[in-house]
Amino acid sequence: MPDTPVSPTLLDRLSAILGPRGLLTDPADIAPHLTDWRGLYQGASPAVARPASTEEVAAVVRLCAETRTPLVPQGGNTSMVGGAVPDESGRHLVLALTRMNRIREIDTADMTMTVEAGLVLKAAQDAAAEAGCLFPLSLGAEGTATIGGVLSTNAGGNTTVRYGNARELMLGLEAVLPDGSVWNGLRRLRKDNTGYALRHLLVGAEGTLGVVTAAVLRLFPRPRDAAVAFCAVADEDAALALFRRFRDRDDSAVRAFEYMSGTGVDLAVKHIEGVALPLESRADHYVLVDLASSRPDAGLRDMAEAVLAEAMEAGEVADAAIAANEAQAQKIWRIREEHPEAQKREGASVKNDVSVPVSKVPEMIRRCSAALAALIPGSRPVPFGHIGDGNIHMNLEQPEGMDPAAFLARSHDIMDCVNAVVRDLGGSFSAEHGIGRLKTDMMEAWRGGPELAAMQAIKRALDPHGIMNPGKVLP
Ligand code: 2HG
Ligand code: ZN
Repeated sequence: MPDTPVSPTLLDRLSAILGPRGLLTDPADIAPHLTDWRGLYQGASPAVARPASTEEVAAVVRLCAETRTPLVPQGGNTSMVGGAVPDESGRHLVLALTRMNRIREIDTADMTMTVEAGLVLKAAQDAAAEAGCLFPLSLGAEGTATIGGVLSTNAGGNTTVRYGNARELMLGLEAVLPDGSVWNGLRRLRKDNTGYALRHLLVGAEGTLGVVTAAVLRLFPRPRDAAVAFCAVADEDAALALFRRFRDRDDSAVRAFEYMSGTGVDLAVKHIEGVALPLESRADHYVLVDLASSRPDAGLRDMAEAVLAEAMEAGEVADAAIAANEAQAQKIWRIREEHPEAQKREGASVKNDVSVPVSKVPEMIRRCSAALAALIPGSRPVPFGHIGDGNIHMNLEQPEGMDPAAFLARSHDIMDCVNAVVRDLGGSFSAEHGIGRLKTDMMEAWRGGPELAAMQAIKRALDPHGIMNPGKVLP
């Protein structure tokens, strides 16, 4: 691993490439780039490079390759696993992509948009909507997360059940490889079997194999009918039974299907202004159903009512509220989307971003909740998330009154406790947030053997000097 300090000469050369707006060296300007959203890591760096074009990215990477300077690509810095912040050594240069935020092209015939890596996800959604289309990737951090970041982490979010993860929404990529060469793979082809799919190697690589600078994204017809419902369900099995009912009725209409525990909803109501329970009484389990169709006459509200009535009859659903308009739909979504913030405000919490086969979710939630309660008496499991695709955030909130630092000192025990159940059920310890820095030490146990060896060989081949986001993903 390179350990060359970032020298004043290097900063002069960067400044010559990037100009005054393109290089931050004032500690106050750099500070927000050094720590992650969760506050798990406090990194150090003498500078943040802010290139405005692919050519500038390439020039920076070439310089870093020449001087063996480690680089940490960063988009909106919303990583949940410390994937986008430098380490404490002060030897890593942050490469912030946020000035590269242009929409290069929208093609409504091919249903594609070509955008730069620093474009904020929400801005991509808005641009697609203005063109009369939909870019469906949707997640809590969409107002800050960037296209480069969501592709580099293969983000999932709320609509995976219908549209897939970021990988499935990408047709082509442009990237700067670790030697500083520019690879233009901005092809908009649905069929392109031409050897190894380099684009798919870079997606999910978390910046360890190169810097994504632009992408061709898939667009979809915009929804013309929609319905959102908030339901109190009997238990985790009932949540899944309701999912099957909706899917059986109209698979293509289920845009999102999210699970929330009573504890999680209580915390959102307690901490977030404007969040209220849309039902008369509290429950231990809830789901949010979001239906959408490009057919204006899809009759989704009627469909939701019919399916919910059947589910009530079957004892799966105790109560439900269907949004009467867009404002109510947004209020329902806020209950779900404010879960991370509410958990943060309640105190220390440990996140477990895990997935299991969809059919195993109820068992996973129950077994993990019991094991966690036994591990730390008084701690509060807050499982929530994307039950329709099998990805649950099996989070644990500290016991009331416990010292937060003492609770966080148990983080690895907590993660091990959840992971043991997840492994037993054939799941993954890293569903949608990635490995970053937080989970590198789990890679050997979960992916060791030929899989990890192949990953390490790929890393060595593409990045022989180990300058791209060192200390992330691979142990
Ligand atoms: C979400 O689904 C995000 O809201 C964050 O993936 C999950 O805070 C979390 O654990
Ligand atoms: Zn999530």
